[in-house]
Amino acid sequence: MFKIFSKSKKTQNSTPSFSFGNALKQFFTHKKLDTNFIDELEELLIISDIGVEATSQIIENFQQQKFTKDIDFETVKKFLAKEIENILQPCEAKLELDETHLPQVLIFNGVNGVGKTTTIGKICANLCQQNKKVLIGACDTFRAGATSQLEVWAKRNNCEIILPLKEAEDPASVAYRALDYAKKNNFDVLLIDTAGRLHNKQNLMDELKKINNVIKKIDSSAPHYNLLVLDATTGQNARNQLEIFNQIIGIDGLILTKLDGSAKGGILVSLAKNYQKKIFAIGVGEQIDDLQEFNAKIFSENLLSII
Ligand SMILES: Nc1nc2c(ncn2[C@@H]2O[C@H](COP(=O)(O)OP(=O)(O)O)[C@@H](O)[C@H]2O)c(=O)[nH]1
Ligand SMILES: [Mg+2]
Repeated sequence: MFKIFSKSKKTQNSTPSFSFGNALKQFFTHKKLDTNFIDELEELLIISDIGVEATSQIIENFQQQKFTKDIDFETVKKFLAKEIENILQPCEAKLELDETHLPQVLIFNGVNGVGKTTTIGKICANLCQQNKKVLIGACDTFRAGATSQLEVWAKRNNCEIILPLKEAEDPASVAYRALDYAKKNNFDVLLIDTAGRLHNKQNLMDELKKINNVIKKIDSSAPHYNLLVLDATTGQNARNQLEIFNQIIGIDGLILTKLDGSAKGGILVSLAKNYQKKIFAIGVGEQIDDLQEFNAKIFSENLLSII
């Protein structure tokens, strides 16, 4: 087995700015534990994108704690961090690739603009640093710009890319050529970029299914991962996206991007509670090393900003 993150790589020792600790602090300035307190805490969790289901669970557990009336900020913060960690923990997972079955094929799915292409660039860099032979398949043939953006990442990582032969070439045919080339030339990993035109769901569905089928024809065990990239700033909308893509192709795990901005990282808690999908990595910026392994404990602490 090898992983997308080499051991030496720093993981989450920087603190991304996705916290609702500040809102919690403000909420606390004038609070004593009374009947309003729980209602307001509940509201705060909901607006932080944690979702109704996870919020209900947290509030229920909070009520069972028998906190005293003069409860302090630190106690609540620690309680919430632990609750959130407990929900996220089962989803913490490593993206492990099977060395005995190469090339490993990873398909990156997700709607436009979530960060698929950027994430491929970052993962490619991680793999290349471990001297893995990586091929990129440019199957977002819908936009010319998408292909050139991917070419830039390939050049930067000094790795090969399979491009469409003509504009709007069938993405499945690019995928076929890519896997065929990867097999014949002993590549370790094939990273496949896709388009995500959700406004035409039927087309998207057909396109993604066709890519998967074509790949299976060459290697029945592939794709080894169908990954869904989600933009954390879209909040609860990420849930709809996960449901749709999961229904179309079956999603093996998630990568959440844009957790460096003003994002409400609470959406991960909502996804973990409701879908139990593996969370492999988080994107915390636009640069090549702005991808971190997902760690439930560190994430929860960052969310509450208690480190
Ligand atoms: N701040 C930030 N921006 C990101 C991150 N990931 C991607 N982006 C930016 O989001 C935009 C869309 O990314 P792109 O990879 O083209 O999305 P795609 O359409 O899904 O392939 C680009 O401007 C990226 O630089 C991230 O983790 N943080
Ligand atoms: Mg793209």
